[in-house]
Amino acid sequence: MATPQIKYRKDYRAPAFQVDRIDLTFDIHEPLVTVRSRLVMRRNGGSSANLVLDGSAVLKAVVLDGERLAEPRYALDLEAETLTIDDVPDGFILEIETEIDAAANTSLMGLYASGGNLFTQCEPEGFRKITYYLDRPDSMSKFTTTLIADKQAYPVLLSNGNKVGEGMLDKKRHWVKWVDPYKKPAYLFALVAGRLSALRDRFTTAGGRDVKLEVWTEASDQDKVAHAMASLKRAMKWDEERFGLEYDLDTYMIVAVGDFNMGAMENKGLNIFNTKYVLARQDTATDFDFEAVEGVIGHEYFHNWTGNRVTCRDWFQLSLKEGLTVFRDQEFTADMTSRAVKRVEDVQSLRAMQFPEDAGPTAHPIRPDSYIEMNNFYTMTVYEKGAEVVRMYQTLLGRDGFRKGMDLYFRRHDGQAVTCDDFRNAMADANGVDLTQFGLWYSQAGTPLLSVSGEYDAVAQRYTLAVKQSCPATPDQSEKQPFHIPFAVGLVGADGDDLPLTLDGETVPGPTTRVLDVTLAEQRFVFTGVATQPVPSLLRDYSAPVRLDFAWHDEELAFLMAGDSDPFARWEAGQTLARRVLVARVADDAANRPWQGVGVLTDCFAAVLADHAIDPAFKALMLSLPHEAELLELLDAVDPARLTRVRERLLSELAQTLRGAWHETFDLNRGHEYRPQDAGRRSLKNLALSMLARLPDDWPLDAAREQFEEANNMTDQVGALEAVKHRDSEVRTDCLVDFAERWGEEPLVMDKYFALIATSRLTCTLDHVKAAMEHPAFSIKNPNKARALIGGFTRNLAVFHAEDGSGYVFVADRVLEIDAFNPQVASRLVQAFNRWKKLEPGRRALMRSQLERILTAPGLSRDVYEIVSKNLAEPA
Ligand code: B3K
Ligand code: ZN
Repeated sequence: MATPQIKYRKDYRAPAFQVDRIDLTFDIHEPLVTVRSRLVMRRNGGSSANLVLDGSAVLKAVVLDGERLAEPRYALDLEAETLTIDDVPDGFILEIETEIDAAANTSLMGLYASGGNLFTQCEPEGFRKITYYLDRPDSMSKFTTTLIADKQAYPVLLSNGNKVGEGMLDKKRHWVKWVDPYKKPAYLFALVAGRLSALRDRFTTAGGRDVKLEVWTEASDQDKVAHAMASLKRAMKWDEERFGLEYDLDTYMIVAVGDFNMGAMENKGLNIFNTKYVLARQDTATDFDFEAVEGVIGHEYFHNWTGNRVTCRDWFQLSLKEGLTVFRDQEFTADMTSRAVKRVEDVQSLRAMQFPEDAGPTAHPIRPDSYIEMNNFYTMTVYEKGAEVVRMYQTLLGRDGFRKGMDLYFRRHDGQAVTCDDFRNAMADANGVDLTQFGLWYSQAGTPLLSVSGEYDAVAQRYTLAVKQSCPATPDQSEKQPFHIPFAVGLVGADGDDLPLTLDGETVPGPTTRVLDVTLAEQRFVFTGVATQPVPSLLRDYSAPVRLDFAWHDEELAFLMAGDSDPFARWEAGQTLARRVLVARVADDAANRPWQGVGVLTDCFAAVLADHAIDPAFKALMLSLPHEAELLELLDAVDPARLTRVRERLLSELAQTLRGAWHETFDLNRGHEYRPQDAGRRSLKNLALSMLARLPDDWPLDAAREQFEEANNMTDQVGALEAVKHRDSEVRTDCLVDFAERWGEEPLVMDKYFALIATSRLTCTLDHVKAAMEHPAFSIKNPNKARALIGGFTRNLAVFHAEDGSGYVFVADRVLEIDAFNPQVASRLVQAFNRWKKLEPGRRALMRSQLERILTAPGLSRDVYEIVSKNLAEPA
């Protein structure tokens, strides 16, 4: 492989040509699809450049202003995937014909087949696999699409915009024509052709537009789409109420497909979704799935304004639309469910998945400076840290100020392709504030650390917080400048109530939570009129994506956990206590010392278990320990087996010591009637069951079997299986066999089956995973299946990191196998090796040798090459 080209943000140049309109015709005649494209083009002012189009499809014809061209009048560069035509006039019409074998397209980018139907995925650079075009987000045009196909085989023909005509071409073949009135970049183009059924509904916008809503799936899945439709209507209403944003076409279509590289895609008027985020029925989907469907439906819908109406100038700006849209979907879910629960869940996944990325070989700012393969930058950093950065504007400016900034952003940029700086400027200008330093969040990678200390002066009645910020070096960035960090704090009095907060120099107290502007490397904040020694409650609502270090006494943490008015800080107090015990015990174990005790944590858990005022969903979060992946980041030279052992042992101690309370919690939260709104109770009950299953007794296993057999919903079925999956027992085997038999025909449920097998801590799990690959419901070609089984295995810390390296060899083999047909899926998978430097020397060497083996494999994709070469660029 020639060393792949790196693309740099600094090299951005505006396009030399403009496409005023594009008329596409897709002639579907199996096994091929002929694509005819007619482009009305003109040169942008002053440019004398040659015309260079992006493309890699089989080229059949090039016609310039009616004249058919032959090489060398045009030049194809297969390596660079470009078509160059010299000497084009200032205005011209270019017609291009290409041919596509959709069934042979295993990458699931461009036009591909799934279950006999045709779908497209164009973001970021899939359109060039369909035809030759200016495939870049700042090249926006009006699209007209005509689809022609056999009516029997492809009764449904969909594309973006409004349907303007349809008819029969001959006895068998029909055509449908779509016009999208909004100009858009090619990445938002979509088509769907095939045999599908729709659930239909309507929504009237605040402005009075009557919108047809359609959710398309295989006919057999139509009994699982009601929740998706209801979610869509809620999302449309929410965006009107919260942001004043209305839908702008007469039809909104969602199409579900079983083979999809990611979650879903916001194509204008025609969203294409992974079935995982559309289909949900009580008996096939868990409460978590229901919430995820609503969240992703919302996310894609919200993109219509943040992404489609205002799009990105170039792909380095991806977080402009993704960070913002994730923030919007987080707020939507918070309003639909529980704000406190949603906030904690988002922080959990940020810590477990984004912090490792920000500390590893692929670390990048939310607005990256370079990439080899853009698909590698749809990351936790761009999305989730990007959403935290957007949230910080709201924290700094308030909800109203944030809304003013959004309004100005749309007023200025509707219909444009813009940058992250444009967004930041809109926020600053609408509020008359200076957000220059805030811009560092876009350019500096790494998770900042806030080291804080507090000092109480009883005589002066002053409380001082001394704040230091720092940020670790990341690849290509050794020195960091101080960030502008919104630091939300409160001071809690001995009675548990928040104290009124008066900053030195103020005359009247402000609110009991103050957002401090941390802008310097070291800073002090003084509160006056503090009558008694308070306990500080810091980083409330997780006001910035940072780590925090503060030397609370354990008793102070117990105090905050018992009643901090800020739910995030309350939850976090318990997490901090747990992290302390776990990190100390890992060190004890490594040093062959007796492990330190559990301390106040047991009493804290007992108090939470006994507190019936706490929302059950939130209670379950308060009673969960930090994820292994989060803990790994706090340690060095880690033996993963030791980490798992220590964490498991703590859970077992908490199960044993509090067995009565867990039992009571389990019993109290059982209910036979299924009501969606009891999701929190189910989550708490299933946590209790999995704690009880840690006891050496048999009865919890029987209880799990009973729950499994009698469940009238998937949450309880999976809850029972989660509880027994680590126990080498008859219950485990029986239930898993039953489950696979019962759900063999439901692909999404079988994904759960494969994930359950892959995430068991049983020592024979690798053999089980290998056997599962032979299961008739498994296919490595299907991304959901590969992610469930192989991806699930990589997150199974103790088993993936088996001391003999067998887990590494297995995963490296699968990376190479998958890379040959789907580089995007392979590239995600190989990132399981990203934290090799965190491990003890033995595993480090074993991982590194697998990375070296992958890098030298013939025919490696750019996608995998980029990840592996970044890993190996780090010194051993
Ligand atoms: N914008 C798409 C993601 C496309 C990913 C391409 N590898 C879905 C989303 O974020 O809404
Ligand atoms: Zn998105």
